[in-house]
Amino acid sequence: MATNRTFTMIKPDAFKAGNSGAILKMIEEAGFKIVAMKATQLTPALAGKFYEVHQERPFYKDLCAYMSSGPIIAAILEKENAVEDFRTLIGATNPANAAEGTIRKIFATSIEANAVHGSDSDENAAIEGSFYFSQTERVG
Ligand code: IDP
Ligand code: MG
Repeated sequence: MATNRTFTMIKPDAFKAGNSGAILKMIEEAGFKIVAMKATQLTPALAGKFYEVHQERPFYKDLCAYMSSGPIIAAILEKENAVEDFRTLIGATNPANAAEGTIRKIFATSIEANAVHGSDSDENAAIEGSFYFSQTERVG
């Protein structure tokens, strides 16, 4: 995957609240192009695998339960400087600390149910995109 890509999930809280369309609109208006997208639901085991870097953290078990609790939207996004610009667009992990106008400030309900995921590096963007999408399920 090119390094001008990042990976996102619209998490169960935002999907359930009917905020997927509004979030995707913000993402497109910020200049990101959707190069792969699907609605799906993780099993607890798959959520555990996706977040395995956090397995020693106290919130890991709750996070896996929450992330498998309902449908999500997974997407690969393309833009110059995608990883960093997307982290700016979504805001801080804890919505209480997120800047005004960011996706998490607007849509997140807690530090756990924080509306969206965004990759933290080019390397993880590629790993996470491949976790969800095969070569034929994405543009390029
Ligand atoms: P990030 O999503 O902003 O990169 P990470 O530290 O990678 O934040 O954490 C992954 C996810 O785990 C967060 O998006 C959030 O859903 C959840 N999480 C992070 N810290 C906490 C916490 O202190 N309590 C509960 N859940 C948390
Ligand atoms: Mg992270």
